[in-house]
Amino acid sequence: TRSASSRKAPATSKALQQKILHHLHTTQGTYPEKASALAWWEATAAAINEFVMAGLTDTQKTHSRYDTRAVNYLSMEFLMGRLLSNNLHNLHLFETTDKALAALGQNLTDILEQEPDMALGNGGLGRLAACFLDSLATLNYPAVGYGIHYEHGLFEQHFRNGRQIERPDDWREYGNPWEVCRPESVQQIKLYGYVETVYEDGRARKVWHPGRNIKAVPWDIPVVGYNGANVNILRLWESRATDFFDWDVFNAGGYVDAQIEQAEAEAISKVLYPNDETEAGKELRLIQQYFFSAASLADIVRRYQRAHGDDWTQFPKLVAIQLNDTHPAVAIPELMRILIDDKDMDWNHAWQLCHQVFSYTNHTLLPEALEKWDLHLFEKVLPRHLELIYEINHHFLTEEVEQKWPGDDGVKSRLSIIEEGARRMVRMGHLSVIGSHRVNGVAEVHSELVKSDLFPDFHALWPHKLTNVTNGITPRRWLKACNPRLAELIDRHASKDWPVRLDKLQKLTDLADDARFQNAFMKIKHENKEELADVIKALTGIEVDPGAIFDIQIKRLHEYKRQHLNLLHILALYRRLLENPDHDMVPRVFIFGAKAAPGYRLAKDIIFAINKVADRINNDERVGGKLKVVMLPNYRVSLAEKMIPAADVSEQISTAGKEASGTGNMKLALNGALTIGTLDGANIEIAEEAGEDNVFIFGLTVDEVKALNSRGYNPYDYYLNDAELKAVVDWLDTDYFTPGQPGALSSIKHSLLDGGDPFLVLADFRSYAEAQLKVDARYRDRKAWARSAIINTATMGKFNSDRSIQDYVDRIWKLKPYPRDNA
Ligand code: 26R
Repeated sequence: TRSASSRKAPATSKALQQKILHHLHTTQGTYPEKASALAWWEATAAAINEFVMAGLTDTQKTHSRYDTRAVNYLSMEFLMGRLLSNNLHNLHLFETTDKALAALGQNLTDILEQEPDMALGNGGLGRLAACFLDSLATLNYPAVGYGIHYEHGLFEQHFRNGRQIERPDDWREYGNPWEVCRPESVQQIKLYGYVETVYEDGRARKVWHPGRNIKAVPWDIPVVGYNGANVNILRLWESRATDFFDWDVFNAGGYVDAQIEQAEAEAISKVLYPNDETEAGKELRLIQQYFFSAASLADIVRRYQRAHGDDWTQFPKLVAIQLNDTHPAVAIPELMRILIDDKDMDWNHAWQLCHQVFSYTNHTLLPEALEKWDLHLFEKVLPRHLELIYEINHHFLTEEVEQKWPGDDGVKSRLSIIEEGARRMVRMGHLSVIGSHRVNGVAEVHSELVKSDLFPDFHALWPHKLTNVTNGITPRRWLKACNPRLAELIDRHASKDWPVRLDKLQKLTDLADDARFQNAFMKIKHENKEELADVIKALTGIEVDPGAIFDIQIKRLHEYKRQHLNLLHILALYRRLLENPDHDMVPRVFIFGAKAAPGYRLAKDIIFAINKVADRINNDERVGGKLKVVMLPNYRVSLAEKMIPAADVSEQISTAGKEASGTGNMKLALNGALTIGTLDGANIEIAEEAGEDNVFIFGLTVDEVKALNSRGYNPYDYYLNDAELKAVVDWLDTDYFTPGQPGALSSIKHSLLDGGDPFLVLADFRSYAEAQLKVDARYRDRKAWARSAIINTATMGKFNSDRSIQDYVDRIWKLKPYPRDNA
């Protein structure tokens, strides 16, 4: 294998200049004196795309020459962010392009800002999928990402009078230079209709007569591996009306009818559901799930048959399909339908193939995020699939469950794919577990809870099926590209191949006590904070001091993530400062980034509360600049890339047992932030790696949460026994932060008291406030802080997504790497 340092830029800056100019002229139809920044970005992307496309075709040729086993990663979300900077880094063309553009009188940093984020996801699950694609390409594993080509990604967030306003995201308004349409691979997707039983040669056959036919058009986005490794594809399906029957309706004079049909078809890939952790429960969402799962499976089967025709023996040897949560679970009955109805295979053979190819990742334990579909809705949209699910269920219950627990109806009803009750429901998690050969959680503690709490009966039935693969993040985007100063320092002091061998950061632990290295490390942190201070000023008008502690909480807004715990502590600090203007604390800037699901009232109220508290504190002379609060609008991947390198403190404060893993926690620690967090998700593993001395752990553990809940939790026990806590909670009920509007923030107080405080905010408050005092004390000792920060960076090697992917490969996918020929 080739070492990172031996890789050279594949072009000189002179050659690149020529290419950029060429594209400015011939693809943009403009010239340097006139070209807009957007045109320069398009021309630069087009120039770089020449290298990307060369890598793509070589990779495709290699895969077909060796008939490679590949993983097909099915995900409703891919949060890719911007691609130009990443592609430049992965191709080792960043410096060259910087020089080429400088020679043309342009600034690369400004040009990179022109690119809209590909925000085709909500949060953790979607960004994880994007990191995994980067690692799969880097490690030369054959892989295809399959998803939806949403016209509108996650909404743009604005604040009006402190309240979240949503605006549609239009990432493709002016086209997208990276994507390639593949009309030769269009698929027809069927929906609705009814199933007929036909008797042939004494055999009953099922024939689905669909009521609708929709076209799935694939768009390919190249995924460039680091070091000029493979270029894989992310294939995103766009829905269109099928030409043929529209045309007849149109010609028959049904102009409006034809257009309605078109609008209905196009609606499928129109918008990403902006819901995180809450059930969308919409017919359209079920159709989205089936649409992209069916199109992807048809594509997988077509690729397979191109090489193997009707010989199915190789199918499980060449095909692995990963379900990113249950959203694509309908792919399981869809594969059964293809094999049985279209390919005439018998049940047992089809089930054997099916079961060998699928595996499923669980990303959440929250009951409201576990997908269930109303049986009648399912039957209306996918009548044949419901029959197949019944049959899968019947085989499972009468063969496997009956054998293990003869005559036990209780266990049968718990394990049945169909939930009985007033409304019968199809449980997608059950379907996914039954149809997969491996099921994994995303951090050690989460995977244990999947076994013990979510799927205990399945675990008893199949003790080897449930497993763990701890999440990871790509160090290319989340250190090399976003934090160039720190990357360069590491190049000089550890080894240059850290972007692919992240455990080599360990070498930095030797320097953790070295005063010169500490100074260099902290100087970079300070420079990054100055840059973020400029961003804050530009976006909000708020001035912050880069000498203060930058304390950052970035993630979707949700009660279980407890941004309101952070807020209550901010109020406590504010109160201490008002009571005693000389109150001794290191100046701190609390910085938030968070979108709330548009229908999630309390989450939006928390955003409003943060903004109102920020207004009041930031304009209060009495705090003497010791406290600032900033909520940056429109948190997204490209904003995260600016915030993470500037963080001193990383807030990871979910109720223990609720955050499956977290991945922002890894990004922040890798960039030298100290975590203040609960023993939840991957925080536990971060603390193990960095050592308990270098993180600030507080709060109830998973077991203590369970014990408290079963004793019966009463938030008043904490509220009435902690004067400071009571004072800050009551403060929310006044009009102090919303002059003239008393009660504007009281929904938060209400949820914490009468609402029963389901996420134990009050129970953890005091322990959190004490941990924050330790943060303050550590920061006063500059050397001790620098040491902890360096150790955090040095010990995050485990959280490289390359390691996660290697775990999947070894334990689930069993792939072999195929470096492309001609590389
Ligand atoms: C059902 C539907 C409305 C829905 C529910 C939940 C849609 C999307 C989600 C998002 C969830 C599954 C998610 O993003 N989970 C996050 O996955 C990350 C990657 O594994 C974890 O790090 C993070 O802890 C978890 O919340």
